Amino acid sequence: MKKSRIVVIGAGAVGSTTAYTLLLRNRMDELVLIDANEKKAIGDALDMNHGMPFLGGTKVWAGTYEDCKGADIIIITAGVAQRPGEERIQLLKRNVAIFDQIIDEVLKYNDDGILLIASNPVDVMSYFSLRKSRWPVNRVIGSGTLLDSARFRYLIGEELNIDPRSVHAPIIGEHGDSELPVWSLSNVAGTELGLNDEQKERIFTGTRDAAYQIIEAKGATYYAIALALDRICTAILQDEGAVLNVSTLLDNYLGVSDVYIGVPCVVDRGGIRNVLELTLSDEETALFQKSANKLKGLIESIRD
Ligand code: 6V0
Repeated sequence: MKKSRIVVIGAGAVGSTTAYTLLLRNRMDELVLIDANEKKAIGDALDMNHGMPFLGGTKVWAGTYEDCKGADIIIITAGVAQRPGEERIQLLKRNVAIFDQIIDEVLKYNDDGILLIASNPVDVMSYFSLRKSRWPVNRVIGSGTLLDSARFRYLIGEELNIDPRSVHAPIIGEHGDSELPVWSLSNVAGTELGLNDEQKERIFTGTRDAAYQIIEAKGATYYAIALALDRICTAILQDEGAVLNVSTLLDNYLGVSDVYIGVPCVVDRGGIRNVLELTLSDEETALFQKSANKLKGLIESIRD
């Protein structure tokens, strides 16, 4: 039987935590770490291998792009941090240059895997990855608003004293400041949330600004995104058909086309099987279109 393999490119805070999460949950037979800083990837692989007497089963190593051969999923979390005084657009261009090089390398060894993108701005990096790889759209997935939706469900659960797994509440749009809560379709087991405007405002602000809060406290966010990436990998490897708010290319969805953005997608062994069209309120539709326009502007800024 073919062994399942996941490659994580970029073994920084997000990449190494994702690798460790996948390992703990025994998601694959082989796990490969690749980083421009080879020593970091080697150190992480060693550290994880020393845990094998407590886990067993998975082969982990610091590899090269050749190891992308036969990989089921290639997760990209590589990126550079913002330099002091640097504009976001400059940062975006530097990350695009990194992806340009990474995807060239991946394509030398793999043409049938799934690219799972986490680096920010994730919607733009996913769009770039699709165009650069020329892979079918179902096999290029951005983590989108899956993390944001998890934060939202957690905060609603806290407010209502309900397990967040029983809260159905999507965040869609850009993974970033223009994202929006779909209050009109949010519920607990089909029942109304019963939240007032003040509670809703507090919950959404807490969701949207969560990353700033965590970065201010400890410099980076990585545990919850690692679990979100693990969730997507599981939906793929176990052919689940799970509905996850990930980033995909839209074609006339609520009047939006040719942009990667977070929406509910059915995820299975082939990647994204299809997109579910939400029935939004007029106000939500307008906010969604505004978010898409913002992303289009960013995409324009990286075109040659
Ligand atoms: P980090 O800890 O700086 O790690 C980045 C890693 O990328 C480093 O180890 C670098 O050495 C490596 N790297 C840089 N260039 C290359 C290259 N050319 N080839 C291979 N490796 C390279 O950053 P962190 O892990 O905290 O964040 C990584 C990315 O994830 C950033 O873009 C974050 O903004 C993004 N996040 C995305 C989230 C999401 O919801 N999608 C959530 C959190 C962070």
